[in-house]
Amino acid sequence: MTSQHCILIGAPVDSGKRRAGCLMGPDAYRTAGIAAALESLGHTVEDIGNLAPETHPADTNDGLVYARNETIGWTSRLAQAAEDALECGLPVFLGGDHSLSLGSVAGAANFAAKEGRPLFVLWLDAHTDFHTPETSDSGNLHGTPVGYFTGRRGFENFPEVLNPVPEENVCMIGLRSVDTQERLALEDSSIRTHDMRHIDENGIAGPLNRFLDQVAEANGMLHVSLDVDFLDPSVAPAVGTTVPGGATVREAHLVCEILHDSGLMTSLDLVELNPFLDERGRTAHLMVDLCASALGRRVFDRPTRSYQ
Ligand code: 4U7
Ligand code: MN
Ligand code: MN
Ligand code: MN
Repeated sequence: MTSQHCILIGAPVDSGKRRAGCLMGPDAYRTAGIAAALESLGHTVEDIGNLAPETHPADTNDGLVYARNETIGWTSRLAQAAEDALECGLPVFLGGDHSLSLGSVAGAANFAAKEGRPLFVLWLDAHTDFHTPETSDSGNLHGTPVGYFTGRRGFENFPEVLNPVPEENVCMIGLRSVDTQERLALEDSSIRTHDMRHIDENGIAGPLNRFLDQVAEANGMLHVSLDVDFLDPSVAPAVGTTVPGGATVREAHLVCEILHDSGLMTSLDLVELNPFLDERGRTAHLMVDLCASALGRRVFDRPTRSYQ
């Protein structure tokens, strides 16, 4: 097994929606033993602590979205952090709500561009998060990261997206709550969407393996964004936006195990954990276990698909 240098980046972002609590996420992952879990797999782990947003004007009533300026501050800070960390290892963003991915993915895309490689994004989520500030009904920016990093218009005052991720390079799995405006925009896009029905009927490995084949073919980098609500709320209750009918524990582990075997993942977000809503840390522990699977924890070795 190849050992990696894992860089834990605490991103206590809580500005992407009104319900507070995701700011406790990074410390919940630490308490659940994320560093030891990765070290036990033979990786080196560097925890750079919790970041803070860049200085930003105070947020006033914006008319469209909640806490725009704070989220802008986080976006620049996290984009830089992603670029810096990718120079020396595999960044794992400990969220924090999903608005952190405006920055983490934009930064990963800048790094990939410097390397002359395409960036691919695997979006594991109940939601598509494809809104712009103009289409969002809730005004919650955690519903907008995919809109932002694919270069949709309407992100006034946000840092310019220098290297938008091509829609063909984005694959979403786990979908079961898509707003009308997102649906219309997705119909016009080349983003690959797999809803829960698709998984029920075909299993989760097929669409994932097809996507990974494409990443390998293009010598791409791969950013994985894992939203707690990808999982069924019965096994992962610690999230503000629960949607019934999500991935099972085994489906989620299988995704992570296949990701590991592919050797393709170059950065990872663990987002939307709200420890305030957890039951004795079970969601934090499950997310740590999934992260460990993505980095090589397995029951037995088995012959693997070859991607390179
Ligand atoms: B998450 C929602 F209306 N689409 O825009 C919205 F259903 O990061 C939810 O995936 C967004 O958890 C969920 O507010 C964002 C809603
Ligand atoms: Mn602030
Ligand atoms: Mn999300
Ligand atoms: Mn979600």
